[in-house]
Amino acid sequence: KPLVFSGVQPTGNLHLGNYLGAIRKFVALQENNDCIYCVVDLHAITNQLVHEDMPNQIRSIAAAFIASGIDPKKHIVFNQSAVPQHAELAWIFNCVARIGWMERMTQFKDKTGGKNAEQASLGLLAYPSLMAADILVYRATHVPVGDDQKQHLELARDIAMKFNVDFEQHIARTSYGIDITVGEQPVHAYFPMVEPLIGGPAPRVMSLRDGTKKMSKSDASDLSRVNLMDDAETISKKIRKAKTDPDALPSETDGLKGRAEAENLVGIYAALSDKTKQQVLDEFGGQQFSVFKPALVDLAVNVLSPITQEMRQLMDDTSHIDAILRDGGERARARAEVTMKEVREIIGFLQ
Ligand code: AQP
Repeated sequence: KPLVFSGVQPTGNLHLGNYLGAIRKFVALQENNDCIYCVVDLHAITNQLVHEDMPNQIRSIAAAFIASGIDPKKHIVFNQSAVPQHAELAWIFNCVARIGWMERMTQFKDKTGGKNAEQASLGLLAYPSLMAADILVYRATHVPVGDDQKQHLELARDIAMKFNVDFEQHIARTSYGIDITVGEQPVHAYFPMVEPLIGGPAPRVMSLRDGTKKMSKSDASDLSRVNLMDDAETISKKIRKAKTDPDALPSETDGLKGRAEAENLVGIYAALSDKTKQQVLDEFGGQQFSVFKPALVDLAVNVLSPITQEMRQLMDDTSHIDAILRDGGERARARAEVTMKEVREIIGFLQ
């Protein structure tokens, strides 16, 4: 079975973008894959070191996974810091990757405002190196993420490739190599090439206040996003107030071009109902937003409220979540250590 890995940072309230771009896909992938889903707490300290209530932030992401339908017995749910092999491989990748690769990342530029980069933490710069380690410490091949993470996954491929090439002779002396193809070329490698899983009708959910900005935890306006923990009334208020244009919805997807806010809301509806944008327009084409928005509110509340309720229950008595994370951490550690033993041997570290 293909091995799927992905992670979510415990850095605040999850929103519809995190749910549609990532968590909903995690749930769907369980059927035919072996899945490892991680609360990436080491990533959470790259931008802001001190967090008010880190333990509950971590638990609430795990609770969102479980409440959305992830099965922690068949798959693995854990928090990153419980598996020190992530940080160990990240260090090795820091020595494989080049500073220029990191400085080119748009997320790094965005988070440092393009200027004050010298004042950013070294961890923020090295973020993609840790992300590559998260995935490759399990030699995972498929990574469901939102569109904003595409560039980081390309970098993960570059890091894997450089490791494979730099240690080619060493890998050949072990029995751990795998045969992969890069482009058309057959290569004897250690790390596989990761495939991003980004598709679907809402790969980048946009702000409800500005169709050119992605929906984000750090947007100052809470009206810009639907949070997973919002109640029905709040969801309704936010969607009704969402920015739109005055025209009716088109009947073909081509008609959404140049209408970022309309395209966003139609994409959200499609993703929440497992339809394509065209199917949504077959139903709502020619209708005004005064008709479409209430339908979107009903759909969003129907999908999200059972998740919200279960998350609340799981957070009332955290012993269940803690047990899931402990068990997942143990299983993840055992798997990650297999890779690290081999990596240490390939590099030539005595162990
Ligand atoms: N707007 C989005 N649309 C689609 N997918 C999204 N993701 C995040 N925002 C959107 C996806 O959610 C997963 C977890 O993301 P993360 O934990 O890395 O959080 P983030 O990207 O830092 O989330 P924010 O809200 O965007 O935080 P800030 O404001 O700090 O930048 C990832 O798969 C991501 O692609």
